[in-house]
Amino acid sequence: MRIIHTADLHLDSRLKTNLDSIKAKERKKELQETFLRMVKYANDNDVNAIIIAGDMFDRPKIAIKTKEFVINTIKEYPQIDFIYISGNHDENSFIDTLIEKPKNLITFSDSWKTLNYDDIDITAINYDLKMNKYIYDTLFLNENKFNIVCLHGQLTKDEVDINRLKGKNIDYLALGHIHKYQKGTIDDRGIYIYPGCPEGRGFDEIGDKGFVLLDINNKKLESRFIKFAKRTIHEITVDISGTDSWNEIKRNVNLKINSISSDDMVRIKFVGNYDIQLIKQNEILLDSLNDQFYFASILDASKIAINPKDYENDISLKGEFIRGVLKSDLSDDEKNKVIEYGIKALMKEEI
Ligand SMILES: [Mn+2]
Repeated sequence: MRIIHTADLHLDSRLKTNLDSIKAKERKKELQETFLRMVKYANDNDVNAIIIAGDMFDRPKIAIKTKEFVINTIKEYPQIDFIYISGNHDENSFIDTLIEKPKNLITFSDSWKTLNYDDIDITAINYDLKMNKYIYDTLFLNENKFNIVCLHGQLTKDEVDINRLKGKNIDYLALGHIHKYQKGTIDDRGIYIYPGCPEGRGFDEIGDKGFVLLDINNKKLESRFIKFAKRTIHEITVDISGTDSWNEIKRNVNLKINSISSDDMVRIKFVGNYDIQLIKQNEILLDSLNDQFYFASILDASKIAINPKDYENDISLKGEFIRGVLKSDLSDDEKNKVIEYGIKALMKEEI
């Protein structure tokens, strides 16, 4: 049996935290396209079932168009079972009220339900805030089967308590909730995997995104992460310590980004303590990055390197200004900003 394990598609996500409204709309569509592409991949690669381990949708209230898109896609591939539990973001109850619920779309409730596929059992339950109170005492699996269990939540005592799942005859725990691929062991018998989200939505979802492909033959499991996202989100850290040359910094940035696809999203994160003489041109750099990539951003976490001793006897206006700021009650971050803008102003640079 061949299974795709996915989760956290967050269809209908607003995506406006990072993107402008045009791109947010585009990305919203791309999340759906990636779902469709994954289903086509399943069809082309003899996948029998797709496990969606929660948060298929970003919120309980889903646009009618999105519902229709998902239901029609599922109907188009009747030979693939869609095994869908709800997560903390979505509710799958709307499916039960459909006039024509696709037979190959299987939903769950707040008590365990098991599906049988020859020597493989898939047992699942919806996400529930109070689930830790009862899910462990009510889970009974046939030890002679290959047991897949599907749950949504983080690996904590309050949500998915891995210690209480030990010795339950689980072979594969199909999890959802964490947006980054993660794999670990439950006990001598079983493993767990979070597939991560199939598409990154913002700069907190960087790196390779995709799904997990499972091949189970004679109760032997092979699992593979399949990179599948249309766009990868990158965060590139550039240390700008010890230079007063913006050209040198630009060269360093270019070296680090030249192998990144123009379809991707890139954030440059500046760190380090930079020379007081350095004149940054973040805005100009950002414009050129936005020409180069689908979307770009700059996160400037760098600080001016200032040694107060250098200004102790500096009688210039700059010296007096810096001494004044350093003596003030401002926080270090605020001092840094004030000095940066002040020095720029004194150098007659644009702020
Ligand atoms: Mn979640």
